[in-house]
Amino acid sequence: MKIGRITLQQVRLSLNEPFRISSGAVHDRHILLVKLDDDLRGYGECVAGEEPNYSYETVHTARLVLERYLIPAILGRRFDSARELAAALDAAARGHRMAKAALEMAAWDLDAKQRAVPLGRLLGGTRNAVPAGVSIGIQPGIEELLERIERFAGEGYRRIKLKITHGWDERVLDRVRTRFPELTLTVDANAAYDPAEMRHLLALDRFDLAMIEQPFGEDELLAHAELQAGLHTPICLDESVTSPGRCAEALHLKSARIVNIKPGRVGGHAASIRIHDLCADADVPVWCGGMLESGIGRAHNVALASLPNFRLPGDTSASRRYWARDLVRPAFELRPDGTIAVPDGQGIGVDVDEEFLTAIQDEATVFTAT
Ligand code: OSB
Ligand code: MG
Repeated sequence: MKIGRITLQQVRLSLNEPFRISSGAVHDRHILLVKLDDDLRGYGECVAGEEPNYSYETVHTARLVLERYLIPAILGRRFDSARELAAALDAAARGHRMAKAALEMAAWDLDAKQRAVPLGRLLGGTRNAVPAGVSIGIQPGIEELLERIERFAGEGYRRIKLKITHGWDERVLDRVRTRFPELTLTVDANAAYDPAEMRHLLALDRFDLAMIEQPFGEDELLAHAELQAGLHTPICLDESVTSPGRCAEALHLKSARIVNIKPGRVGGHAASIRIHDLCADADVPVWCGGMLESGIGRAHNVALASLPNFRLPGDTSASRRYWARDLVRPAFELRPDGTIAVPDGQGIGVDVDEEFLTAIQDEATVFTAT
């Protein structure tokens, strides 16, 4: 592929309802999209949020790093594969993996389209459908939460994940478990707790959760290992797994029994595949998380989730769970068996609604090779 032209387009898309995690809430997503043009067009989406409450990266830092360091490193150059482009991005800047992933994933889409294969196949996927779960944000009250659990379980989602934090954990789980004793339930703290609260977390064992996601801070691999040693419930790491190297450390320390892979968090598909393989070798199942992506990021996530060690339902929910109208056609739908089909068209396998993008764009910048 020859990178002749790169477009950064920032669009605004309103969620059907605000999404609250332990560290903050979002209603309007400011989504930074990347388009890579050669003879065909590859699409990527930056998962960084408006605020640095999940990661140090935001849509603003990603834009700066893309414009100043990453785009100049690849514009006008020729690459034999998306993997080769990924290596060039790694050489251009340390960290800033959400910024890198947006470009890297667009390159995988372009690579797959130029080879005329579905992205899932190029990544090493072996399935044509992936099991779907749903992640429910912190609600104003318990009744609102119970109503949403009921609705999503009724739609067929294979597991329900609840966001938890101080004051929205044991009391809420008591009510949920009383009402839904059989539900496959998980919780995600988004690093809300301090390692000093170990006993508080050990008490969550009684709720028969399928996992507890990221109770402690990103850097707390040892604290997670200590908690996991005393907990029957598996710990799943999300924020902590920033790279294959960090994942290997977490596996070695036994900080978790499950890993959440988000390609947008770890620098893209090449790093995701390495993490997937490390976990497979350690017999640790993985699942594909989400960052409230539009259909573009969702298409990438679903393609990645078709790899064999993605053994648990992902946060790859249907388009209508997030938006009134998605950026791609067809929109992603939950099938009656609780799965989402992996698109079988070339590349990401869905059409991007460029007219709609223009209608909701805040800004667009085009970079051309000189
Ligand atoms: O921790 O998985 C997370 C959303 C924003 C930031 C972090 C997370 C989430 C989710 C939603 O849980 C997943 C999704 O439906 O995209
Ligand atoms: Mg998470």
